[in-house]
This record gives sequence, C-alpha cells and structure tokens, in this order.
Amino acid sequence: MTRLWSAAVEVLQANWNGAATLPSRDQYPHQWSWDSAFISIGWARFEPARAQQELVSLFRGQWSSGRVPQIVFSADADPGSYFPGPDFWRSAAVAEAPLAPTSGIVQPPVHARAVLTAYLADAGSQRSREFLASMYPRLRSWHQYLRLCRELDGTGLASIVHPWESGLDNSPAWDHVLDSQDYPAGEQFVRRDLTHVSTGNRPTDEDYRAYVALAREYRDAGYSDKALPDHRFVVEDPLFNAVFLDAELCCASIAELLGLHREPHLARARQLHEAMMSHLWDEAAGSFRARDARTGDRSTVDTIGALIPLLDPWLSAEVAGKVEALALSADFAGGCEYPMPSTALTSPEFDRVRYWRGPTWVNTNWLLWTAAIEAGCAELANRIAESSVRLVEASGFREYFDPLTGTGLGADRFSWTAALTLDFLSADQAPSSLRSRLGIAGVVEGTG
Ligand code: 9WN
Repeated sequence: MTRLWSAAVEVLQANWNGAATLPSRDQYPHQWSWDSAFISIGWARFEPARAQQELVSLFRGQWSSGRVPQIVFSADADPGSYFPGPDFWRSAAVAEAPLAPTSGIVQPPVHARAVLTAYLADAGSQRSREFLASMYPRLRSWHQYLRLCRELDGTGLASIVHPWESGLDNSPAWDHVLDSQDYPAGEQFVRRDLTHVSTGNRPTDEDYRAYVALAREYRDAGYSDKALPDHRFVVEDPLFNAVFLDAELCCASIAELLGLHREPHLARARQLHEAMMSHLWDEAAGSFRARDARTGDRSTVDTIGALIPLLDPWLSAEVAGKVEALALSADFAGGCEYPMPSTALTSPEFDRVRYWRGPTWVNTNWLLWTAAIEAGCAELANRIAESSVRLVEASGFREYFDPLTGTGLGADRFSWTAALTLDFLSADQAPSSLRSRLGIAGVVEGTG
C-alpha cells in the first residue's frame, strides 16, 4: 500500500460522520448528493459495505416524488456553519419531502454508476444482492422524476433549474442565461463559504445574489416543477444529460443482474442520445453546449461539460473524434501541465483560480477518464489518470487546483478528491467496462 493510498483512506475515515461522508468538515458539513456518489466509488475500493451504506444513507433523503436532493442536512452540524441551511430551504413544509431536512434542488444523477460500482466490489455476497435489489426501485423513481418533471419543452432532455443543480455552480456555461436578468436583493443573507476559503477562489457576491434569488423563487413556488415554464433559469446541460444517459445504461446493467428487463433503460438512454444530438450538439462550433430551454439559445463557451458526452456509446465516430480532439487540444489537456481545466484555457472567461471558471477538479477528471476508457480513447484516459495522481501527490487532496501550476485551492482534505484518487490508483483492477457488460460496441460509425 502506497503512502498516497493510505493518506486518501485516512481522509475518508476522518470525514465519516457515522452514517455518511462529509465533503469537507469545515466547508461542507452535511451530505451532498453527487459527492456521496463519487465518495462511495472510493469506499468501494477498500470497504464495499461502507460504499453501500453511504448510498443508502443519501437515499434516506429522497422525496416521495423521486427527487434526490442536493443536500441532506446533518443534525450534528452547527446550524450556522453552512448557508443556505435548513431554515432557508424549509423542506419540512413540503408534503413530498422526507423527515430528514434537505434542500429542494438536485445534482447530476451519478448515483446509478455508484450503486453498480458498490455492488460489483462485493458481488458475491448476500448483503450486496440485497443492496442492489433495494436501490434499483429508488434509482428508477429518481430517473422517473427527472423524466416526468424536468423535461419541460418536449426536447427529451432533463433541465436544471438552478446553477447549483449542475454541480459546476459558477461555470461560464450559463452566463448567457444569468447575465440577461436582474436579481432583487431580497432578504439579507450572510455567506458562510468565505470563512475558510479566500474570496478570489469562490463565486462572486453577484453570483450569490442570483443563486439565492433563484432558490428563493423555486422554494416559494413550493418546489413545484409545473411552475417551471415561468422560472428564470431552465437550462439543458450536456454534463447533466450525459450523466443521465450513463445512469440509464447502468440501470440496464443492474436490471440484468437482478434478472429483470433491461430494454426500457436502453431505450431511454437512446432517447437521451437523440435529444442531445438534436439540441446540445452545436454543429458549427463542433462542440456540445448548454442550452437555455426558454429561448433555445446555446452558450458560446467550451467548458468541461462539453467533453462529458463522450460517455454516450452511440456518438458517431466523427462527433466522438471532435470531442476527443477538443479534450486533447491546447484548450484543455494540450495547453496546461495539470488538466482538465473546467473552462477552455483560451476562452476570455477562463480564470485559473476561481471555482468552476478554470480550475481543475478531480471529479470531472474522473468522469472524463471513465468516458475515455469506455470510448477507447487511451491517450486521453492515460493523460488524465497520470496528471490527476501527480496533482494530488504535489498538492494534497484539495477541492480544486490551478491547472497551470498545480497549486491546491478551496477546501483541504476534500472527500471526493481522496475517494477518486483511490479509483485512479486501482485502475488495473477495474471491473469490465459498461459497454462490454451491455454488449454495446464503442463508437459506432454513421449513427448520430
Ligand atoms: C453548493 C459540495 C459541493 C459540490 C458542488 C460544488 C460546491 C456548493 C457550494 O460544493 O457547491 O452545492 O456551496 O459551493 O460546486 O459541486 O457538490 O462539495
């Protein structure tokens, strides 16, 4: 066992609160949705039972509509340690919410991949089979929520209704939507996120004014998705929808393992493929771009989100080739020592230290690495795995990193950075790829 491995394990153990793993004890003292999925993938490498417990614990926060909330609040945390907390979201006032206080928005659906990984890490045991059988209906209900409540304009794509739902909060991918509107000051609030991290590395006060106004509007509409056509932020994001497509493929594999029908999941994955090609692929730009569902306008910026659709097994060779070329170009891997920057290096919006506007993050590296392995893009996969490990060796398990110098930024001892490092370090024992489990060939010539 290497020093890096032991250090990563130690971070996860220290951030475990008895039922779940906190993303960071100081900065994020509750359970976050997509963090838990990434974190469980790390636990699966050395303690599969804990990986499964992490996911079961997250889904205790699932709403009766199927919605999996972005945050499940921890009773042990100091109520003033994170904003917006339970007093802001007021989930107790909503009939479909569970007993545990949660936020009312969601995050990308990485959970099916995490459930499959946590099962496969201990596939022989009775406990694992029970885990898989109990999680499958919860995943189905979560995906059904996204299909029934978040497909708003007949495109077949799931919309996000808040920048926090993307997981890439202040990405320039939604500047064109946010900048076109005014946000009332509303109730006063105190930002807690600047207590431990410097102002220049976090979203701006202006960003926060928009985030709080949009969250308040959604909350005050009772988190009703029927009201969304009037909502001011409704965006179809390539990363969110590519992860959703991958999640349906994972559900197809889970259904097969449980002796159930995989076809409905494959059909839904295929529909997402068609919808992404019709609405998010920008032929002129040769890239996937986020789309404002109310106006149809697409973003003009290339971000890390443009690359994650490589997860789609039905991309034509031409489209997959363009995505791979962009990933390896001077805009991303080819232009810096520590890829993958969250915004193209040559974009005027690129900011090397400010949150999702430039820095490298280990979770998006892991998503793209997974996609590159699935798509057979060995050069890209090797480059990402090698530079991610080099980054944490040099700077520790930080939340994000300057892609030019590798300097660590944001929270320290950050859980998904530690967890996914364990996965990068164990790549030689990876279970067979999803595409080979499902018998779907890599990139298919002529479809798309
Ligand atoms: C808001 C917990 C979360 C991640 C997000 C990341 C950041 C929260 C914040 O931290 O967002 O959800 O307060 O900035 O952007 O991806 O899940 O680690």
